[in-house]
Amino acid sequence: MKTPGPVLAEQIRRIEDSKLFSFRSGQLPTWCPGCGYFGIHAGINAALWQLGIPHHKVVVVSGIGCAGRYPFFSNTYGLHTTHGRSLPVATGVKLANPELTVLAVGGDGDGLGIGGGHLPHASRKDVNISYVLFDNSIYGLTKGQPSPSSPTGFKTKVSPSGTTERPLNATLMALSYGASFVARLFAGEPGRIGEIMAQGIRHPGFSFLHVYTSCVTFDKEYKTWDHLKEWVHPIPEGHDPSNFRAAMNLVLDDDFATGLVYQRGGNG
Ligand SMILES: Cc1ncc(C[n+]2csc(CCOP(=O)(O)OP(=O)(O)O)c2C)c(N)n1
Ligand code: SF4
Repeated sequence: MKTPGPVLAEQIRRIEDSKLFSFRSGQLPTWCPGCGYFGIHAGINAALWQLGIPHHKVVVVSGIGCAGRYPFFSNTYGLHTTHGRSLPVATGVKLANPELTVLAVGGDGDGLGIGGGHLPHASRKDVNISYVLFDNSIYGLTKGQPSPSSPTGFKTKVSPSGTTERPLNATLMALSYGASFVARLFAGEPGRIGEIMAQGIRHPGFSFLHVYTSCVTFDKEYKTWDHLKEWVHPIPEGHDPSNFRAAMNLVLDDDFATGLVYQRGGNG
């Protein structure tokens, strides 16, 4: 590899010294090269950097899975809990110390499968935490089984003829459960994740960020990442995120519009 010249080397050093990079822990992510999770990591770091929250005032809570490893890669406090349990633990952390910025993170298997019973209650209680769902439509850590959000016909080594079930729609679920801040995003757009995540953290209630991503290692058949790159597009201008019915209609009509879907006051 070519060694960078002195100007580029200085630029790299300044970027690496910046607060943005200070939210990365010393442990390099163990995710596979090309995994969409790197984009989500960059987006979350950008949000924390933009808001200038001190590291010791942030707690990231995860369940189990590739996404569940997130706290190890974040230079904040962190809890790696049991499968599907990030939301109740994050809620407890926030109640114990409301001054903390509390993020729950995890995969679709973690949040919609084994932990599926927690999203309704975190949403309707409108606890002031942010939940980032890393939705790659597959169980990554356990090597590629279909998940509750896999599209019908999803082929994996354990579903060689394609799944027959209908997928869960996490954005629609959070909206209908009463979350006061709902956004849908794409891992290939970390800047957008950072911007909307910062709004979600500032929002005085439960903010739900549904991030479409993909498992480049085990999703060989359906190739979700390639589809996403083609299908994802911004929510049409003129959408009023304070209008619940408009938000429901948007989500019912369009699976791939990304941006801020809905926001109302929040309970704090
Ligand atoms: C109680 C329990 N059941 C099952 C498992 C096995 N397990 C570990 S990770 C995982 C699925 C993870 O998938 P997902 O949440 O989508 O996250 P990803 O790995 O794709 O990030 C499963 C089933 C476990 N660790 N604990
Ligand atoms: S197995 Fe899939 S989800 Fe897990 S790190 Fe690798 S690419 Fe990402």
